[in-house]
Amino acid sequence: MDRQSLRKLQGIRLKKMVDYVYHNTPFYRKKMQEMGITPDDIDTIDDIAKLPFTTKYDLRDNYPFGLCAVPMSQIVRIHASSGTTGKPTVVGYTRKDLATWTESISRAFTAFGADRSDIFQVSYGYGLFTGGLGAHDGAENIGASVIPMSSGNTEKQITLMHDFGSTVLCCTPSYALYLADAIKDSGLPREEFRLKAGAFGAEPWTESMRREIEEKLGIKAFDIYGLSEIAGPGVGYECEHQCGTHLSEDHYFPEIVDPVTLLPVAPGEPGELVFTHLTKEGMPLLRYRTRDLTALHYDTCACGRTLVRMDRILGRSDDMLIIRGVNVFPTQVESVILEMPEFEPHYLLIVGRENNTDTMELRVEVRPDFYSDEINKMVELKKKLHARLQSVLGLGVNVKLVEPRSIERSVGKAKRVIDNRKL
Ligand code: DLL
Repeated sequence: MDRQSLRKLQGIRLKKMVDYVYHNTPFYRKKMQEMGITPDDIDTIDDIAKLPFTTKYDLRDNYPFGLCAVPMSQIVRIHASSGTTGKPTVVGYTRKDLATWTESISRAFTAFGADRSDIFQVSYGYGLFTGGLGAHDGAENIGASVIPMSSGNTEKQITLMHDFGSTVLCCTPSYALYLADAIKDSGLPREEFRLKAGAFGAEPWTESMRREIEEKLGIKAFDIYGLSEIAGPGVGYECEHQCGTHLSEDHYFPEIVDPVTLLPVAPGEPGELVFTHLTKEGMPLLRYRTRDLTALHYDTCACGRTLVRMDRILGRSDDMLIIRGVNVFPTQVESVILEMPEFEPHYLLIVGRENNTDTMELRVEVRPDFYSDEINKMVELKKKLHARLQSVLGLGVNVKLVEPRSIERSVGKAKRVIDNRKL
């Protein structure tokens, strides 16, 4: 579709969407009333600038289902991602939403050259995370055979990849590198594997990681982008030219704004990516601030797709970390420390990468009345904190208990995170 027709379609869908949320999501009606706007103020896609922004805090404040525009009887799937503190960010999908999302992922897999003759090994986690079930539905929809592996259990991953002849691997890029090394160590000859392509995303990665994955696995590695609040994987994907990530902007309308002034930036300029749902029923969001920093390019791609192309994610405008594909906010760690009387609110998170796997160490000060020379007591305390972090973050953290007053105090903004990964 040429850009003019696409913008017209986006305008028609936006008008319908604004009318829909005004009448079905009290949160948006209130926001629009406060701003003095009604659905009648929206005619073309340019009118999007009149609409309010939505943030992760709005989702938290309306936890769990306050932003749903339909009764629960119409919600057929619930996913969730990390919130900024203890509670997750929740998303509800209707049957139609699942179909739209599945279509978006199918577009991605088709762009990667996959079809019904392929065998997909889905090694993203299945569960509240959108990676596993999303990739699963997208692959099944194009008629491919799906191996629903989920993440972990590397030895079995390799055995089945070898024995079943998987041709497309779906996982995080860091796990792909880890798998590549494990395949080498397994002693199984590479020519006995049939893998030809990979759908890698859920975390930032670089061109040099792409080259390493392609070389080690002998495949073509594609980027797939998405976020739970908007749909999951498949919001964007690369084509065979790999000159940016095409966004499915007929369903998810993208804007780039300055993260401080919130004003739109010129096309091609970097800023924060913002999405508006154009077709969602269950939990449509207006101008959702993703916090991902990138730029958009509107010239037509050599592949012929007219969908806008997004640069790689350059970073975030908040402090969210992605550790082994799991989103972690330092504030989540802080809330665990604050709820346990044994610890001072002084901590440091040190993130690194060993053998292509992210590592996270937490150094936290023990309060003087709990600090002890007895090793057993300290080991018990460490285990308790480790277990609590595991349950809140869904991630193992290497906990190091340190003496009171041993973490450097800062005079200004405390530095809580040291990220030594070179991304
Ligand atoms: O990570 C959805 C997904 C699953 C995408 C599988 C691709 C593959 P969330 O857990 O909500 O959803 O995390 C969304 O992850 O805002 C980005 O910061 C980051 N992210 C996702 N894909 C990419 C990518 C899934 N290809 C957050 N490159 C997003 C860089 C990515 N960052």
